[in-house]
Amino acid sequence: MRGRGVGRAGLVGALIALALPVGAVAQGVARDFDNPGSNDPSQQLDGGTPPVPANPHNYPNVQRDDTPNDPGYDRAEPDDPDGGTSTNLFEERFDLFGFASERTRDEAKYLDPNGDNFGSSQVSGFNAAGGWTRTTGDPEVAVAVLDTGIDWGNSGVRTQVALNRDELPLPQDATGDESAEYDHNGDQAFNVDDYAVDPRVDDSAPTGQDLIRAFSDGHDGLGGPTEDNGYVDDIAGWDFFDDDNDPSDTSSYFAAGGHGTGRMNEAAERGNDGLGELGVCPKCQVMPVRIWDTFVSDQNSFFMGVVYATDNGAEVIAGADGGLYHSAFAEQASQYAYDHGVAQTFSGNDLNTGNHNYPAAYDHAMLIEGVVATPRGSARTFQTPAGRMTPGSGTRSSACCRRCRSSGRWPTRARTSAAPIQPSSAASRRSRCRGRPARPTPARPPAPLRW
Ligand SMILES: [Ca+2]
Ligand SMILES: [Ca+2]
Ligand SMILES: [Ca+2]
Ligand SMILES: [Ca+2]
Repeated sequence: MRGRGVGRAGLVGALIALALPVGAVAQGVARDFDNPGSNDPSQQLDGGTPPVPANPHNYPNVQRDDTPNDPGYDRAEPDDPDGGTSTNLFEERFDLFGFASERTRDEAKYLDPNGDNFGSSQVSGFNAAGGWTRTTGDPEVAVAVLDTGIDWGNSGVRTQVALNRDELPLPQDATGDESAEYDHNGDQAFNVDDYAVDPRVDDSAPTGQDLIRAFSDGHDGLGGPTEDNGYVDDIAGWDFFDDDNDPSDTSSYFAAGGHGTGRMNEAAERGNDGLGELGVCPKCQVMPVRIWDTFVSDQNSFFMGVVYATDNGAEVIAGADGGLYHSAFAEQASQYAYDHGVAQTFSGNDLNTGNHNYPAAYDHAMLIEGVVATPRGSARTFQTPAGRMTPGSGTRSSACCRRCRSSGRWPTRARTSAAPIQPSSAASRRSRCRGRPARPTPARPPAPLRW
């Protein structure tokens, strides 16, 4: 459904970066997050001996260079020129680091004497910082976030929402003249800002909802004689809970409101823009798909969303969701997405129970669990939403504690919010692969879906 011919700047940048030798910087090219000076993506556990003994924080770690300028990233690291000072361990973004957190570097060590990393500092989360040396994403790669829907007012994802060209007219300039292409402002991405001066849209910083209100016409598509995809005016995602074209988060469950938006922030919040934080794949887009009133959902509804996302251009599906049951349709839909090359990344259950958590239990799901450094023996304690806590005393997910803290909803989010992180990593990989030859067709043809 979505065109694939534009939005290559991120890929081009990545390829330019790949062409440079490790440690080199192209002459005349500003070195920053989008043009990193090193292409080394390896996990940088400690970074070696500090070159300036008087400054124990000055580790020679290439992933300490060229960090994004989003103030919420990495603010606990004392060498981050863009950062402030966090007040506790859980404000660090070490779910994105490829290196050990300053606050656990000297305490959380690998203890297995037979392990490859014995004696090194533990790294929680995963190595997004290393991945960014290769690519920061591509706006033509959409991560479908199947959850409680979207808060359209969230500034971190406003410009990241994938739009459906089949339901949208070409943008107009302020005089009403039609643009020759969807990327009206020429920033190599098709998004809401291409309608910023369009006289039909009543907002200079439009959201996906503004476009839904401006351009919904009651036709499936742009009003031609043939139907499009069976979803009328699906301009910016779909709502399978209320079966309409506005996937706004209107959750009635007190702990679920904002859950879907938080997962979108983690997946693809706009990065290196000097504002807020950034997602794992900060130049990718998100497709908001509301599948239920909360994140414990009807699985047939959830997998209707999987089929929609598969058929409508998503390359990665993220679900931080627990199913009430599983069904033959749900399992077939997961197979359908797999057969069409769509990556599925779903949260497992961190509940210390023996039940199978769907959809994560299906064969083709990438199962995601929370992670945390275990600074065994540490006497240090940290202030948490639940009070003071000694590291290693619990099994909570460090990957999400920052957001749990800000929301005050620790227990629920700690269990579910890890899932968008790895799908975004998958989106980054998809971004790197764009423009390359298609992967071989699966040996087995896609199975027809039986509804
Ligand atoms: Ca644009
Ligand atoms: Ca449609
Ligand atoms: Ca329409
Ligand atoms: Ca940002």
